[in-house]
Amino acid sequence: MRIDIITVSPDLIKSPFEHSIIKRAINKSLVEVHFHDLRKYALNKYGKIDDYQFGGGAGMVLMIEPIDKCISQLFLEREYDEVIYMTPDAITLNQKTANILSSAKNIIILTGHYKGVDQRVRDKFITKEISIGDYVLSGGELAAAVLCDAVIRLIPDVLGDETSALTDSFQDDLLAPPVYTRPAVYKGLKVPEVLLSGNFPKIEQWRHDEAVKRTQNIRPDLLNKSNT
Ligand code: 6GU
Repeated sequence: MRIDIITVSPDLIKSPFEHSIIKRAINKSLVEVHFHDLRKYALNKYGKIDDYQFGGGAGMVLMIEPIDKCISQLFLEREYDEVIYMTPDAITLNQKTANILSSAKNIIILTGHYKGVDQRVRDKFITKEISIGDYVLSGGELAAAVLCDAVIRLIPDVLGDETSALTDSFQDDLLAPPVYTRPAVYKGLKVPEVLLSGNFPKIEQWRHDEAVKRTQNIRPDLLNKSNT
């Protein structure tokens, strides 16, 4: 998979790709991530990429021309499955969307800034708009990093233990059950007996029941979607 990220602040977004699972996926060539600094496509030598909005109002809007230049160049080089715009006024990211995107070959992610982008960018280029939740961030960079992390870990072979993504929270619309590690007793705090029993069908049943309980308590809205 190849991901092209178009952004005003490449430095803000690079760090999550330099650690842990995502870094390993890049090193194993399971994913390629390219950052494009929108200022390199600016209209003038001062790096102008935004302007006041027509009709008045606070906040600067990213102009269409630098974005058009950048995306058109990428379109000349290869075909893209999706051109995604990160924005709070969009559908919220969930595990299903991450799963679908993880099988894409090439995607572009455009991150907004300031007041957003000229609507004509969205009309002409964008095939999918994604928010990461009902709150506002200063820019789309962190949201793009969140999206990439959620997607990249689902690419086959990225996670060492194949079952580990399958047992994540949300993979089956249930929150993950509690987990424990050594010691079995710490200052009188005990690990549930069943986990030490070696009875794996019983352990699986316990985990499922705990997942349902946890979901009922914290996210009952998820339950009518899952087959419990
Ligand atoms: Cl994608 N962008 C911004 N600026 N804020 C957000 C968001 C995106 N998702 C949630 N809040």
